[in-house]
Amino acid sequence: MKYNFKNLIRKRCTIILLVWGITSLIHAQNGRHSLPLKHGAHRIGVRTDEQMENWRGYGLGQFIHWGVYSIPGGIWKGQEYTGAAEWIRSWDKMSKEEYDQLYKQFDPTEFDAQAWAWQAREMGVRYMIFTTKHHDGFCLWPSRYSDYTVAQSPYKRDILRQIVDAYTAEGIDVYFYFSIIDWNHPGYRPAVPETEEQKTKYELFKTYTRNQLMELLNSYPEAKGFWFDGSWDKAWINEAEWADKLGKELREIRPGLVIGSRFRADEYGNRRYDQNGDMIDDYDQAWERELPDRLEDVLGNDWECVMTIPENQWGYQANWRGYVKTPYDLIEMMMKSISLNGNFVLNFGPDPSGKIRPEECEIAAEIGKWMKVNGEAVYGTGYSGLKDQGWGLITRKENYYYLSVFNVPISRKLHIEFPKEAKKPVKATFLSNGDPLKIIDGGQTKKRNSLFKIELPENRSWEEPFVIVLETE
Ligand code: FHN
Repeated sequence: MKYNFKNLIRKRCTIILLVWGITSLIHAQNGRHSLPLKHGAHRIGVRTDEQMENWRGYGLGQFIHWGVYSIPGGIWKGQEYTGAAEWIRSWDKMSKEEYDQLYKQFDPTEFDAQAWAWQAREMGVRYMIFTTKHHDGFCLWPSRYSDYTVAQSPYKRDILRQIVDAYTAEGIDVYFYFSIIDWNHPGYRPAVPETEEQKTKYELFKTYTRNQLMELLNSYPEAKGFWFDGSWDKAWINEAEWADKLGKELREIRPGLVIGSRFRADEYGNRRYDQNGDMIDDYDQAWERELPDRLEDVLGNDWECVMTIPENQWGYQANWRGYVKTPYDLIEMMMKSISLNGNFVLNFGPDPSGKIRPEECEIAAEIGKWMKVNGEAVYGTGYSGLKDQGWGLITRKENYYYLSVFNVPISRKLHIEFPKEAKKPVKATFLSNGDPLKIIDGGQTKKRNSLFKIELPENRSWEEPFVIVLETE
């Protein structure tokens, strides 16, 4: 047979051109390359519904890590575990069997959900995330699918119900932390199951996970969303299709449910961001004990930062080591988060009796004191569009700019640069008492942006961060 090479080449070229044409068309329409994915992100861009709008406006949240790990508090038989206290079960100096018996001592007689909720409200938090079940598998609600719950402990009562009731009564939205990792379930495994027996057991684990999630949504209809964790195992990543279906079921039960980006992977095994680079689910959970630097780092997504007060300790650790953040450190981190359109969530690790430790109570009180005066700079505000300055951080709502000052310059003058197209400031006042401040016109930059200086009064000591409100035309 004789090949007509010219024809063959012509045909090939036509096909290549066609494929290129179609791809370019898709690209031109979306402004991005897009691979068809079955289990990637199901939405491009942020959610615009009411629940998500609420989420966006929270500003400050509270995280609570509580469970049987609070009993050892990072110390076992006189030896100190240097990892995060809630991980002590994974320490080779503590036997798993002993850890798994600790629930028999879980009796937090001092636990008072109303006191926690009241403290959180006074601190200014608008939402809270509670560990319903951490990696150890111990459930703080009486799950009918497990014998490893608070119902089997000497305490017996449903802790989650008390949390949901107390916080909801204080006007604080409740979200459920839920760990996919469950060290207590016999079917749980990190590696992809290979043998038939492993597969059967893993199926039981999946069903168990699904049942518990359904149970949580049905038993606590007040919950606004899930904060998933421990979803990094290969076995779970491999379940993209199943997890995606489960996510859809959860959303059907509770329209408006908010789910963070750590729940599931796509079919290529990508977590948080799918193969096309789109964020999976509703907000980015990447910012754990870390803050973005610039707005570009958050890629236009909703996001929150979860932060510990000491170094990496979430559950109760009896001896805090290393640097412990001050209330002003934390307020600065919160303002940084909000100035980049994120929320800031501060973690608390109550002790085994159910008390929040004095150091955390003090911090909560200090932040609360600041929030009472300056909360307007936090709630419902976001990125200002103005250039960062060394003296602090700027948030904005409509035509109000909030200048949170953490570092007063020696000159007592706060420099601000407004883009040429932005409306110019006409009034500056202290948020605390409404006292006016002088705005000095500082001319223009080479790019014709407008420079202003706010002059701070003389003979004053600045003992804590404060906020100045700049009103524009
Ligand atoms: O392993 C957990 C850890 O114990 C803690 O719960 C934090 C909270 O963000 N999440 C996991 C690590 O990413």
